[in-house]
Amino acid sequence: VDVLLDRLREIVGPLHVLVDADVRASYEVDWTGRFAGSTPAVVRPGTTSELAAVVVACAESRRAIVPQGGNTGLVGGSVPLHGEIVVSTRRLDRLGDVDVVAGEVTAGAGVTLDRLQDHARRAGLAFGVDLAARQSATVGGMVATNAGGLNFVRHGGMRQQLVGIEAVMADGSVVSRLERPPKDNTGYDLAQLLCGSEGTLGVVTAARVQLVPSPESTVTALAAVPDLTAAVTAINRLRDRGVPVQAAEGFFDEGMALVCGHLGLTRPLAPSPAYLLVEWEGVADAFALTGLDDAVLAVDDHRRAELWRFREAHTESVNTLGIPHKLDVAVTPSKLDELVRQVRATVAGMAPDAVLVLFGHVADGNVHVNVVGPDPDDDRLDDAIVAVVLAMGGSISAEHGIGTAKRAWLGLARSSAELNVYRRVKRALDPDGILNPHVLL
Ligand code: FAD
Ligand code: 2HG
Ligand code: ZN
Repeated sequence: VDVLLDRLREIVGPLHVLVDADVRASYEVDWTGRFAGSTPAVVRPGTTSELAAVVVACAESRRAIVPQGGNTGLVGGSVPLHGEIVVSTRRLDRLGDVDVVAGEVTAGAGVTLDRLQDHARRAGLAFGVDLAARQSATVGGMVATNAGGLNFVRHGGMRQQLVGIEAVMADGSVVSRLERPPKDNTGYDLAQLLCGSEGTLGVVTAARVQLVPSPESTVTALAAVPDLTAAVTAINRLRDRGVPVQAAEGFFDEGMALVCGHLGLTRPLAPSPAYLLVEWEGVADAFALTGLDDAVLAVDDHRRAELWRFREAHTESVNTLGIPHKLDVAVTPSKLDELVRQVRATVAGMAPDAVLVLFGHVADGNVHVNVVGPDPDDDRLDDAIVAVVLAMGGSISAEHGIGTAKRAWLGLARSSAELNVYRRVKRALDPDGILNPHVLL
């Protein structure tokens, strides 16, 4: 490995090959603390051609790599669990000028989501994907995971924003097709192939993304609801009347209590079984359409952010309880309450002392299941919840990806014909298994 490290130092400069244990540490463990490994080195290339040379050097030494952006992924796909070299994209952080006519911009893989959002805002536009990890999550990581997030109901996920991509393939070649006309059916769409591939098919170095109009006025409402069906009904009433709903998030009283306790916040509403945080473009009066009565509304950015804290702080608050089991599942929205009922019953039966925190993107039928209590490596409860979801025709990974955490269940959710195609794609693009070989497949 010393020969390889010398070669990497030649490519990126000695300052950008991190070998000290305490410097490497934060790159070796995931955001939840559940997945930890070790790496001989973290390499931080500053350009696409440096990154390509790093991939070639690792391939020649038969050393696998793990691409890493903000390391906020929640499925154990961004950390070196098998001694891989970590290739950090954070220095690839160039932002191009916004093309206001096309409504597009090119961002380096290492650009954080909040920087991209600010950049779009300064051009009078907005970026269509938002998530609570915005200060750390990177464009490359978000493309690689096809991140969904809080505004999926209005704008879709990363796949829908992606115009073009630049990436380093496993053989060190660089594919680059960033700008393109609105219509272009010239061959396979490599940007879409790499989107959601979790670092297994190529390393994204830049992406060109579409921007969306900035909402003229946004209203955020946090409302008490008896269950998620009531939340879905309220959202549909707004949408049926043409109100552009931008976010529709659901959570329960255990989450509200946990977040208030962790952040020292006062409850904004009297305790209720469930809550709906709904946001739309337009005027506050539209709330009457929902038919809900107990709610707090906010229109200015500061007050809106305060309401969002009750929802967004769920992930960090769960982490304070211990290492969580995390599932990220989805069913058709009319089945959400049935899913919640069955998940609660499963946890009560198998781990009665566990803390269960459910929340998610209700309009998308997407529920985040967090369970703290059972040993982090004991997946029996997770297996049972996955079985519940599959029996309901749902998705076992709605937005976080498969990583290493969900790999065991991929075969339950995809046919052997599909898995064969996945394997053939992987083998064709990365025959020596250099790129994230322990992720996804
Ligand atoms: P990393 O964690 O560094 O990597 C994630 C995966 O992508 C790994 O497999 C890695 O190998 C690969 N990868 C990273 N960069 C590249 C690259 N340049 N080229 C190729 N592969 C690469 N996710 C959602 O979908 N919706 C949410 O609402 C959401 N909210 C979150 C809130 C919190 C508080 C946290 C901690 C996480 C949340 N996430 C959410 C998960 C996470 O933020 C996303 O998966 C995000 O897209 C990861 O970006 P990252 O730069 O941190 O990627
Ligand atoms: C969110 O929606 C994220 O906040 C994180 O996808 C989900 O922590 C989780 O389980
Ligand atoms: Zn989410």
